[in-house]
Amino acid sequence: MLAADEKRLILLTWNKVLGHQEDFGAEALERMFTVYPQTKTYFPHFDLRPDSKHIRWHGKKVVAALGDAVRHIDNISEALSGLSNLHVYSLRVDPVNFKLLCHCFQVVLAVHLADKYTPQVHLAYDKFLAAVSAVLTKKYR
Ligand code: ZNH
Repeated sequence: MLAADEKRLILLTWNKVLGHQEDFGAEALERMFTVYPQTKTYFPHFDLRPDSKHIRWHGKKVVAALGDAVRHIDNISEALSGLSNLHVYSLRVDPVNFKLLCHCFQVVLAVHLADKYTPQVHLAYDKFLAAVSAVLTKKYR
């Protein structure tokens, strides 16, 4: 569970994501597809060349969903319940892939937030993204 000061760090630093959702999302996806090419198998219908419209559009949606989770940080599971059903019943994404995407998103945050991405902020995002991933995969069980 996220401690109160960790929630505060997430809310504070999310302000630096606002306005860049599409860029940050696309960068995270590009990193994931490059570093972990097995993740591409979920997107056979996408143009996966760097900076494609598909990647930008999807990146924007993923980061918007993370923003919903930030705004409902005390009730992430309710905020993302529709998305949880989608990932479990339709997309059937193997949970291991969530760790990969979360890692890539953290690298993007580190690149852009630079010295603001302190170890404490890193820890807060590690927990926050794990909580989001747990919500999106919990119905697998
Ligand atoms: Zn996912 C989709 C989010 C992870 C795969 N996604 C999606 C969407 C969103 C998301 C928002 C859209 C929906 C609609 O449209 O309605 N994801 C998300 C998040 C996360 C994720 C937040 C984490 C954190 N995914 C993931 C992974 C994978 C995926 C890891 C694999 C690798 N998704 C996916 C797919 C899809 C999605 C395949 C569909 C796409 C299309 O469009 O087709």
